This record gives sequence, structure tokens and C-alpha cells, in this order.
Amino acid sequence: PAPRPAVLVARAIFPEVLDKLRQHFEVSDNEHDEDWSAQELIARLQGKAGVLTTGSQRIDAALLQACPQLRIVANMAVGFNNFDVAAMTEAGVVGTNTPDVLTETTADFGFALLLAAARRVTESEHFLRAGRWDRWAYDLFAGQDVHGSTLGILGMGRIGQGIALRGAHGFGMRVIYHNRSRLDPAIEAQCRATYVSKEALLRQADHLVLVLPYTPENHHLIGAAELALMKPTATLVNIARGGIVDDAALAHALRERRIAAAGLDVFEGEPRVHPDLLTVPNVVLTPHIASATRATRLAMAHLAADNLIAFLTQGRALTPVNAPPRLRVAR
Ligand code: 8YV
Repeated sequence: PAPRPAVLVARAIFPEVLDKLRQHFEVSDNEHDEDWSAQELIARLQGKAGVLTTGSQRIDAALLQACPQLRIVANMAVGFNNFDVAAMTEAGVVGTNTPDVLTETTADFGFALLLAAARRVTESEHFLRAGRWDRWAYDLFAGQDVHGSTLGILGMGRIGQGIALRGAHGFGMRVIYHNRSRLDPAIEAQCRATYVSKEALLRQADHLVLVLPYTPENHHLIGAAELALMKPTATLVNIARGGIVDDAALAHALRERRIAAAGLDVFEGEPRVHPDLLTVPNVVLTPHIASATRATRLAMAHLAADNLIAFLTQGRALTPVNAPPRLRVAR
């Protein structure tokens, strides 16, 4: 029989998913979830036909050239801004992501951050834990209403639509959105969402949720000028990617109360967080956990593994993000 392909699981992962991969491949893993440098990753990829990785490991032309046997990179994430897609396509390497399985969980979390920021949940909890709650007061942590307000969504893909559905049908919100392209009218009707320009979105939203992919064009899409267009009572939520928001400008706008509050799950240069964000009170900060329920992370891991299995045993990935005209051949 032909030797089994070798794959690398580059981050620690569910044992049952490793076991499944071991049924098909010679598997090397990262049991202790070490933070490998690009050089270490390249060293460990030698002789490997596939890799299961996450958004924190960059797949670029230099890596592809240094790993000539690599044929597929399976990201355990829907976002794939860690891929140089053009370089992968050029090299004949397939990239895959994990769409759909995390949509509802991530949309739920968008609302968790929106509600927590608008209603000042963590800020008031810190106050209580510090032993400072000694009386009722008419304006104690008075925040902004969510129900019946205007929900703005920037990026109306699967997760954006999940947020829109929750807002329109659960909270009676008026939904406006901006996207690269307008949605099909049937989907707009289902989400009760109206397409507006980016400027109108910024001006009209009471709560603005960012759910768009991070591309070079989207770097600092929300900076000082955009924040200045927003209502002073507005909330900004980022569950997309750090880098889409200029974190220094946001911290400044929050401190000056140019906007009321923010909820952030992603940061420029994470896991480091801009020090100014750590000291402003009106921001809810979470460590990139929007997809983190056990069930969803397990589904993501299985889908990433199934992509490796489908591609390396049958030549067809399940959820590819590119379609190289000439695939690398096994050697
Ligand atoms: C991942 C995410 O957990 O899917 C994405 O794009 O941001 C998260 O669900 C994270 O990127 C780790 O890969």
C-alpha cells in the first residue's frame, strides 16, 4: 500500500479530532500548544502534505516555497487573513476555512457584546466588586436602549445576517447595513435590513456591529474620522478582526465620550491589547472568543480535519477559499 500522507496539527486541538486524523494520516501535533515562530513552523512542516492551523499562523510565499510538499492548509477559522491567498493559488496549494458552523454562535456573541456595552454590564460589575455600591441612584449606570433602536451592520455575510435577524426579530430594531454588494432582496426582506452608504450607516446607527473580513483595503476602516460621524450615544462592536479599527483612535473617542461605549473581541496585534483601551471604562473587552462554545469549536475542528481528509484522500476539499488551476502533486 502507498504510505499514508503526513500532516501537522499546528495548534493543540480536541483529542477526538486528532484520533480521527490518525485514522488517515501520520499525524504530528503541538500537544503543549507552543507558540512556534515562522521558522519553527517551517521546520515542522517538512515532509507534510497538509496542516491544520488557526488565524495566528501566517501562510505566505516564503513558507510555501520552503515547504514544497505542502498541498493543503486547513484553517480552523472562518476568517483567513493569515493566508496569502494569491501566493497559495500560485503555488498550487489549497486553503480551507470553517464557514457556517460558527455563524449562530458568533452572532450570539455579537449581541452579548452589544448588550454588555450598551447596558454597561462589565463596568457596573467592576463597581460592585470594588465594594462601591452603597445606594440606589436614578442615573446609576444608565446606558442606552437596545430594543427599538437602529442597528447598523458593516459586512453583511452569514454572521452579519445572523446579527440582523436577532436585531430585527428579537429586539424590534430597525436594521441598516453596508456591504461590498447589496444583498438579494429576498434576504434583505428576511433580515428586514435596508442597504445604506457607509457614511449613512455611521451617522444613523445607534449600535454598529463590524462583521467584515480583514483585507488590506479594510485596514483602519474605522478611525478618528469615521468615529466622529457616529452619534455620541452610539455603541461600536467589533467581532471581525483587529486592524479594521484604529484602536488608539477608538480609545481616544471613548475617553472623550465621542461615542458612548464599545465591545471588542478582536484587537490590532492581539493577544496584546492597546494600553489605552485597558484604562477606558466604557469598553467591554474579551479575548477573541466569539466562536468559543464547546460545540462550535468542536464543529470547527472537525470541519478543518474533514477538509484535510477529503482533499488528501479524495482530491476535493469541502470548503476551499481558492481554486488553484494547477495543484501541487504528491511527492
Ligand atoms: C477563531 C475566528 O477561533 O473563525 C474566525 O475567523 O476569528 C475565530 O472563530 C480564530 O480565528 C482562531 O483561528
